[in-house]
Order: sequence, then structure tokens, then C-alpha cells
Amino acid sequence: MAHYNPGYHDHYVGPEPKSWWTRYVFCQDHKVIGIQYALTALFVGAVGMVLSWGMRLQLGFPGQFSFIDPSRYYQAVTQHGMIMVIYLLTAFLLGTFGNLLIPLMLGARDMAFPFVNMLSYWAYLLSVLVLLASFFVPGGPTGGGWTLYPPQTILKGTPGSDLGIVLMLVSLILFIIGFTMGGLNYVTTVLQLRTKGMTLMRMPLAVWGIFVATILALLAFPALFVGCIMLLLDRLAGSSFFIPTIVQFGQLQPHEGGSPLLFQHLFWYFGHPEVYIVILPAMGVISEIIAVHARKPIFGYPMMVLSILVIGALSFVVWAHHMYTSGMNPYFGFLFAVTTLIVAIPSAVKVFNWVLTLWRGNIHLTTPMLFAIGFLNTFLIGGLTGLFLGNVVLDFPLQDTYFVVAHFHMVMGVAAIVAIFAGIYHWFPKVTGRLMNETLGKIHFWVTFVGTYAIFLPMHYIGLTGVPRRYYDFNNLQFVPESVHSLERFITVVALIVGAAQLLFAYNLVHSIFWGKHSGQNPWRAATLEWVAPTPAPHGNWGPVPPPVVYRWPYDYSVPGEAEDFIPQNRPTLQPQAAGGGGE
Ligand code: HEM
Ligand SMILES: [Cu+2]
Repeated sequence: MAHYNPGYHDHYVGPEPKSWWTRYVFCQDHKVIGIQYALTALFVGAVGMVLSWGMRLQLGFPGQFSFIDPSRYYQAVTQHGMIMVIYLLTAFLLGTFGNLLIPLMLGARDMAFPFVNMLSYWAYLLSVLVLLASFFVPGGPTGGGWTLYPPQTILKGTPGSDLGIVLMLVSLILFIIGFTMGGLNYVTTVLQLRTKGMTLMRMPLAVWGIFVATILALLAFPALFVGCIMLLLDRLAGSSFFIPTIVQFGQLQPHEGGSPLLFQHLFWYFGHPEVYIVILPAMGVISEIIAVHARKPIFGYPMMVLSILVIGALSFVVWAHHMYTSGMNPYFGFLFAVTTLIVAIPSAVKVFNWVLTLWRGNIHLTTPMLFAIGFLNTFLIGGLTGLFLGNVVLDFPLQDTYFVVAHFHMVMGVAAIVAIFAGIYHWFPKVTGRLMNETLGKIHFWVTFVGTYAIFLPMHYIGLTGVPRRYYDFNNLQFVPESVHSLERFITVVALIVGAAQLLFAYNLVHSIFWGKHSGQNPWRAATLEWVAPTPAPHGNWGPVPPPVVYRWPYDYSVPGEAEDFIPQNRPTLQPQAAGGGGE
């Protein structure tokens, strides 16, 4: 490699793993770290799913399952929400896709700081363990809602206000520390370690989505971080950042002068960008999959990049749309309604561009493609109800009803999960050299997709009748029509079926690792660089040869006059015959 120009950072790679421990456990290789994130996130995600079954059993068949008492119900709601949003979606979309895709798609040998990258995973694992530990301490995990609003969360009477809330806050703090170490890696790697020819405007949209989401996260998580520390001090050290003078059970509490609303601002200053932290990488992943499986160039690539940037920027000026009913100044609400509705424009641009990419494409309805199209559906439906909730006057009656639950499950819950599945089916052959079973994949898709609508469409109606969310039992509420009760039973049955379909997925995943069909180097015939690397990619990704050199954008599919219907990014533009390999 003597003649090779080290200006392209060929030397950035962690130590070669020597033993089993450094290869699989304390590993600094981005690919292994990505898998570690994936396995951990899928495991806690399964816990989150089981918790949702508990809630559904109570809602569908109230009082018939004695192990779900009111306290446990609130703990399940809270832990389900927190686990899904933070420990599954954020960890998987950034931790797994970020780690696996950034270096491979950009032609780097590893992340910029492999050691810090390893620490990032260990901090994440620790945060998960602390979270799970809270299920076993006296009083159990916190049941104050995933929004953790004080004063409720830390005052006696709320489930888990003893140790539960303390461990929850500590776990979040650890998560943020871990994420920050990973995030600095992603940003530095994107900015510094791209291979020769990989200009920013030649980066795959998956990398763009992850990159911008990481910047959002680095700016948003600190608000939650300080919020958690201040709440911890209020709980443990008797400070009063968020707790006003308050009388509880006839006793004056030892707090004075704090502002509960301040916590809400801190929480949502993080919380709203958080939904984009989750959805931007999902959008990127979907863009790759749609282009590859429809054999079409992404329509309007520069607009796709621009809309990612605009959505990212806007996400910091809309947070108080979660607080219209909190008693803040109504003029403030007006401002936030305007900014919120503007987000619809770049979002719609993206949806149009995906549809135009599909338009007259040579669409292969593979499992990843089905999930990608599922994403377009649920994101669109969920986005539409967001327009209702973004309006102050409409939000007043709908806020804290099941309409909101239906909205956010569609737009960020299910959409993001479905994008994760799409990505797993798509990149599984890259990681293992084998394909996942298509028949099982398709059953998994249809049950999940149809089930999602069966679960969450009726919830819109339930919300419109005024049924509040986070209620253990609403059977004695006069205004609730009988139809709601039968729908609740229906939703519960479907939720259990959808859950069972995830077991099928787990089976497919594990089975295919060992017995899946061999995929070859590039089973989907994709043009991006990760498929140029050997499969499975060795430590350092590109072997002894220099990393590939990039000559074109990532979406040269079905180029007229070409023999093949795709051209890898590293094929030189001038001599089309001299294809493949290590570039120059
Ligand atoms: C089929 C799968 C799922 C089912 C059946 C389900 C069910 C539920 C139920 C019944 C609630 C309680 C609603 C309430 O009383 O307010 C809830 C809350 C919630 N879910 Fe899910 N859920 C599922 C998947 C997800 C996913 C993938 C996410 C990821 C974003 C998610 C995020 C949340 C959040 C953030 C809450 C609010 C928690 C809170 O109010 O503190 N859920 N879910
Ligand atoms: Cu929001």
C-alpha cells in the first residue's frame, strides 16, 4: 500500500481482534458493535411487546387477569413507551444501522474512534440492565408515564416512586452518555472518513438520514440529560427545580417554588426531535430499499437531502405542540401550530418522491420491499392525523385521548418498526451471507401490516368518542358507547396475533443465520458500496486493497443503454467496461 494516498484515512481501523473475547465481546469493529446493538435492542423490544400484551389484556377483558392491577398497568404503560422509543427504536436505528452502514456505505475501514464506539455500546448495555433492574426493586419500575412529568413521577402514591424512578433516570443518563459517544463517531466518520470520490451529494440517503438524525440527537439529548439530573436532585437531594410548593395527603412537601412546566419544556425540547431522530434514519433506509427493489433511481435526490435537512431544522421549533393544554400562553400555541404545519411540506415532498420513484419501476415485491411500502402507508396515515393534532383548537378535545395514541403509533411507532424490519431483511445477507426465508417473511409482513391497521384504526374512533389514554379501566364511564367495548376486545385479540407473528420473525432470523439460502455477494443487485465489500466483510472491511473509489451517485439503476440494470458506485464513468473491484 506504499503508493496509496493515506489522505483518505485508510489507517483508521481499530486493533485486529485476537481472541474470542475481543472478537465478539469487547470488540472495536463497527460491524460487531452494530450486531451487539441489534441483539440487545431486539431483546428489550420483546420485553416492550410483552408489556403491551399486558395492557391489552386489561383493556380488552377488564379485571379478568388479576396479575394486572392498576399499579402494574401504569408501570406497563410507562415502561412499554420508554422501552419502545428509546431502547428499541433509537438504539436500533442509530446504533445498529449507524454502525453497520456508515463505514461500509462510505468506503471507510471503521468508525473514526473505534474504542469510543465500543464504550458506546457498553454504556447502552448498562443502561438497559439498569432499566431492567428497576423491575425487581421494591416498588417496581416507575409508572409515571414515559413523559416522566413531575411532580407526579417523584411523589409518593405514584407506582415506582421509590427506587423505580431513580433507576429510570440513571438509566436514561447512561443511555445518553452512550449515545453521545456513538453519535460523535457517526458525525466524525461521515465528515472525515469518506472514501475518495464520495462527496456529500453522492452519499446514500440512508447515511444522510442517520447523519442528520445524529446531529439532532446530539443537540436534543442534552435537554433530557439535564432534565433527568435535575429531577434526580429533586427526588434525592430535596431540591425544587420542578416541584412547586405542594400539599400531598394533607402534608406540606419539602419543596417550594419549582416549575413543573419547565420540565415539560425540557422534555419536549428533546421529545419532539426524538421522533425525527427515529424517523429520519427510517426514511433513509426506506429510500435505499425502494430504489433497489424498484430498480429505479431515487426521484429528486437533492430535494430528498434538502427535505431531511429542513425537517431536522424545523424539529427544534415545534416542541410545544405537545403542550397546548398545559396552560401556556395561547399566542405561544399559535406560533407552534404554524411551525408544526410547515413540517408537512418537506414530509410530503419525501412521500411524493418515493411514490415517483416507484412509478413505473420494475417493482420486486420482496419482503424488504413489502415492509418499505408498508412504511409509506403507515407514515402517511399517521402524518395526516398529525395535521389535526397540530391545530390548537382541534388538539384541545383530542389531547390525551386514544386518538393521540393511534396517531403516534402509526406515524412513529409502527412506521419505524416496519422500517427496521425492512432493513433487517434487506441487509441480513450482507451480515450473514445468507437470505432470510421469503415465505415466512411475507407471512410476517402481512400479519404485521394488516394487524397494525386492525389495532390502530379503531383507536382513532375510540379516541374521537372521548376515551382518555392511560386509563386502567373506563367501563363505568357513561359516555363510552358499547361499540368501544367490543372494539377493545377485538384490538386485544389482534394484538396477540401480531405478537405471535413476531415470534415467527424471531424464528426466521435465528434459523436463517445457520440454514438460510446462500445469498452470494450482492443478492439484490444494489449499487451502494456495502455490497462491494466481501461478505461477510473482514475486519477493516476492504481487505488488503485500498477502499473503493467512488465515481457516481448511489442510484444508477436501469440506466438506458447499459447491459446490467445497475452500476455500482465504484465503476468509473469514463471507461464503463473496466467495472468492479477496488477502483483505480
Ligand atoms: C402492536 C404493537 C403495540 C401495541 C399493541 C401497543 C399498545 C399500546 C397501549 C395499549 C398503550 C397504552 C395507551 C395509553 O393508555 O395511553 C401504548 C402506549 C404507548 N406506546 Fe405502544 N403499542 C405497540 C407498539 C409500540 C411501538 C412500536 C412504539 C414505539 C414508538 C410504542 C410506543 C408507545 C408509547 C410512547 C406509549 C405511551 C406511553 C405512555 O403513555 O406513557 N408502542 N401502546
Ligand atoms: Cu412533536
